[in-house]
Amino acid sequence: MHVRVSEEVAQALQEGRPVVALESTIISHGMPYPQNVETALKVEEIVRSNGGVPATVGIVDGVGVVGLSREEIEEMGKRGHSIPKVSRRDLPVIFAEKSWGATTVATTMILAADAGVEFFVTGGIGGVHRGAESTFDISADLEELGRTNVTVICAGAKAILDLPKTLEVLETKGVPVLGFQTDELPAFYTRTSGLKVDYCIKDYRDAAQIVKAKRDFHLDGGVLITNPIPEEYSYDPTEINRVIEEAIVEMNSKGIKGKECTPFLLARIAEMTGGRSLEANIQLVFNNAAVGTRIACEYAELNR
Ligand code: PSU
Ligand code: MN
Repeated sequence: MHVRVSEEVAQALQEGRPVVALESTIISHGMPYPQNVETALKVEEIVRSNGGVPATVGIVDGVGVVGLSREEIEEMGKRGHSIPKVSRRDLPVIFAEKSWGATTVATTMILAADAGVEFFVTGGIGGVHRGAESTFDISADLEELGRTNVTVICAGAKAILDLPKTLEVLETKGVPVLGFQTDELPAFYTRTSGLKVDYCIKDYRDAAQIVKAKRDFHLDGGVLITNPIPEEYSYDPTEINRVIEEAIVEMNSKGIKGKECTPFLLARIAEMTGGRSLEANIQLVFNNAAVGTRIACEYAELNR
């Protein structure tokens, strides 16, 4: 594959130091400018201050990049929606046309794995959309988690998705769904969902050992570590679910479908909550970055 790995990331990988991948769809399509760029740069800082090397992933002129420069991150944020959101099926076109692309969870995993990066921190993953029984809208993120060897640390999945069905698909694909110090699946803006994860992780070391066991046994595919949003930024489930329901009704009435669904809902929910959901989104990514990096550090220790 045509992956360009930044010098800093390449060196860290060679020395067996912990590298943490970060995605670019969250920058171009998940948050407005300038908060998107500020958040992306701050997340890189948090990875560093926890002992890791950040590798923001994206596609620049048809080249998959693992370790975008500051200027490239700024451009991803400024150009926003005019940069295509790229999932696995879009990769060949973007490569051939030599265009820029914002990588989703699925494509960030693909490019990270190609470079040898094993951990990836984000906000929320895609999943089975509500109404999937008629639309068949199931994120390619789930397929990727089933096949690509990257551990993804997130705050669960948004209640814009059908969470019970999302867990069922993850089970089918053989993806361990772990809760960081919780036995309940967090639902992004909320710490709870009423659904159980497969296993409650005690600490960073515990998480690293589970990932190592999966790799040692050559069980291909991802591991999903779900980390609840910090209490002080979390929403009351009834309150946020009312907003989400309203946004979904609006999306359906506007005929929005396919890859536009997730970006539309994220933006609409942020508007409807007067920016409070955006602040929650930013804070949970920061929290995931700290926890994910600590796990990556423990994993690097175990492999020394
Ligand atoms: N969920 C979020 N924020 C996001 C996304 C999902 O809370 O920014 C982005 C991620 O890049 C994810 C993608 O991989 O949306 C999923 O899109 P789709 O549902 O079209 O597969
Ligand atoms: Mn979809």
